[in-house]
Amino acid sequence: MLYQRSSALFQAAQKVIPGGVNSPVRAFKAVGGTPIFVEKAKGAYLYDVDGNRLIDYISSWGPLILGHAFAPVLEAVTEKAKKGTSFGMPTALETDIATLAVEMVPYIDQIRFVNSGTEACMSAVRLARGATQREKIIKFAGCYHGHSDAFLIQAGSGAVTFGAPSSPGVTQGTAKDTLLAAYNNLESVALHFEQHPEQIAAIIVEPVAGNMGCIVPQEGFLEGLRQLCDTHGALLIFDEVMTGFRLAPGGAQQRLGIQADIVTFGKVLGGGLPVGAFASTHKIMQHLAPLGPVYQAGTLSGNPLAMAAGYAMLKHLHHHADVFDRLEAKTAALHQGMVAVLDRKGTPYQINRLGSMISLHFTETPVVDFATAALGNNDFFKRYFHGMLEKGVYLPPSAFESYFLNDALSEADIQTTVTALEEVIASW
Ligand code: HOZ
Repeated sequence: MLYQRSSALFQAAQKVIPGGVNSPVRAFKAVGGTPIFVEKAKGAYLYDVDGNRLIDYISSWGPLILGHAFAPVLEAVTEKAKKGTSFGMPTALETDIATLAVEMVPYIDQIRFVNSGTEACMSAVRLARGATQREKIIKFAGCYHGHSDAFLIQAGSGAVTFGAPSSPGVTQGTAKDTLLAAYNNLESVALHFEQHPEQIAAIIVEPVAGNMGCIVPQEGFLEGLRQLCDTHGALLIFDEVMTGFRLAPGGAQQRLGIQADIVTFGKVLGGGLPVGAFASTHKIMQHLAPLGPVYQAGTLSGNPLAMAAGYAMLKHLHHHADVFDRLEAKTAALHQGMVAVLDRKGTPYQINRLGSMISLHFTETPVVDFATAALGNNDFFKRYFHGMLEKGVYLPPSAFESYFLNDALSEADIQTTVTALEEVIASW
């Protein structure tokens, strides 16, 4: 494939945008080469500026569960835009989407909309601190909760891809209140509660991790976190930016049967437009301004265009539960196809999957946390990524990311992907 126009655009972008991208995970630094510049997308496919068609396995990092340019979402946004794009005042639509979200997601009474997953997680932690009157939080190495200071301590996703899991610019004062634990390791969490009695406000966790590849919680892990929080008076925050409305209509809480105290959501609530949200019970949300003293705000929060897109998408998911079964089946088919190819080749690998989140690590050690994810062979990953791209399959450009399948993918697309893997691996 040719990427001449992408290359030229990347050159131009680098002059005026740091690294040529507005989010580091787009920069291809982990895999080398030139980032692909997108012209347009429809259904399961991306069309780049050089005229290449790519089968898309990132779905805008998760939210496009129904595929790109889903017609009801486009119509809703177009109609809404004719009536104005931003007011900084309440609209009825915010209550409509909040009502539907509260109906779909278990254990929540109220939801506050923000503009991104970063904002959602940052606000959820502030709320937890305000509600418990405690300062420390526990996060897991390799989990990524956006780029606010408290979370850039051993973070996953782009932070680890670019070698700065603990970013300069985060003060020691902030870092000292973020305690690190290992994913799937309850002892590492229990130890913090022992060492910091009555100081821990919350545990924040991706219930299915998606920022060190996909890592599935082992049996008893999330239950154990719930129990530790109850025993020690801390709140459990599920970061459902990736899992929300994807693993089930009610997200990971519903799929895995665990109740969190606060849940956060991201772009999925905007049908791909910039939205985030955090949600909880009346009891906890009453601490939030204007009801209570915990402050959180935003002119663009609940933006009409984003709410229209999100509402159209949520309504569809709410009324078409078959989407979730289809996504599961498609991802299982991909999983089986990959296993068959990789087993034949004998390359050491691990595939982790839950629902429509899946990833491949080139290591013989089971990948259960950040330390084991980091054992993956990145040279193999680079060859795999570029080989697949050459065959028209767009995967996340780092092993520290999950794939997100969408409902527009056809059986033929999955078969094309498996065949591409077969050809790529055969050439090694
Ligand atoms: N959490 C997403 C990737 N793991 C965010 C994408 C981005 O940082 O641009």
